[in-house]
Amino acid sequence: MANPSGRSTLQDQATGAPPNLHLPAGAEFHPPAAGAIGAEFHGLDPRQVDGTLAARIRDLVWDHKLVVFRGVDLSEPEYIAFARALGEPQVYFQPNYHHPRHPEIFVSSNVPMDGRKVGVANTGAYWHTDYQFFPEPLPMTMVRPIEIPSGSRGTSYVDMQRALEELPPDLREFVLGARAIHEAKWRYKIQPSDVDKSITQILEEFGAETPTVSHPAVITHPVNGRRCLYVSRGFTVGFEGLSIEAGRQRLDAILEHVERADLVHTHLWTKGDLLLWDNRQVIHRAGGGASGEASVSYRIGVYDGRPFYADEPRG
Ligand code: 7UC
Ligand code: FE
Repeated sequence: MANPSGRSTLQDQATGAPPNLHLPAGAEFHPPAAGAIGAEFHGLDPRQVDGTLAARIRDLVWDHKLVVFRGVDLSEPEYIAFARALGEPQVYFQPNYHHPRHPEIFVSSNVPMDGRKVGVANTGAYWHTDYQFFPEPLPMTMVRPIEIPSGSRGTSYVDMQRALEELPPDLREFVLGARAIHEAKWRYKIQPSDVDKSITQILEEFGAETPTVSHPAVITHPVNGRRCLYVSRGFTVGFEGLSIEAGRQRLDAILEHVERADLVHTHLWTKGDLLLWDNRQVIHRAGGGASGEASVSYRIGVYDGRPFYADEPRG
């Protein structure tokens, strides 16, 4: 695998821990099974993560695509501080998703806070990557479940490097030369201020805020050079150079493979989880909890200091 940084990503054979990973006493690192995504830290308190360890954690997210921290307990400011140790926390572009006191925290919630609606319920319940519909998508996402429904809501992932490898050859050849088109407006969630607006007006207004974008259908990771399929059911609407109908058909043929059960990795939430993933290498989908049950999670987007992909801009 090409590795432009020249860093070793080989793991220490004896312990499973990568070299140069110096953890505080009591903390453990568990790599995923061969070929799987999702490394885990147990007993690592994010408040103890200094700049050196934060850089190694970023490396591990790029290597393993998804990293789960178990047994985490953080206040809102401490959670934001951890995001800041890893990179630049994002402020989500729609303020109705913000935590009332901490705009960096994107709230997915069906539970009122201080008697008021906060954030948006049941977000991201379709395959996507965050900010896929922006010219510069969001590199990393962290999520902490806060209220876990008994039906255990979780988050599912597909490894898009593997999805590309396993595409039938004709589809793979197509995506390697294609640019995919993405739009957010079809996923817009109605707000109180939308009352009395027509659907067309809402689509026009939100469409003006989030104009159609395109990205290579296969992106090259800026750190490890891996190639990943970059399309999703949630935001991708077609391909440049194809009619709407032909693009839709081609997309459906591709997504049938991407969403195959054997490619889906589901993380069921448990109290104290903190999930951190690389949006370049996985798509994700929030699982729906049983209706009527409280479900709350706090997300922070993180800019990791690298471009989203290393491919040539459109020439
Ligand atoms: O409510 C949602 O599903 C949020 C979606 C419109 N955006 C998530 C993101 O960052 O792409
Ligand atoms: Fe999301």
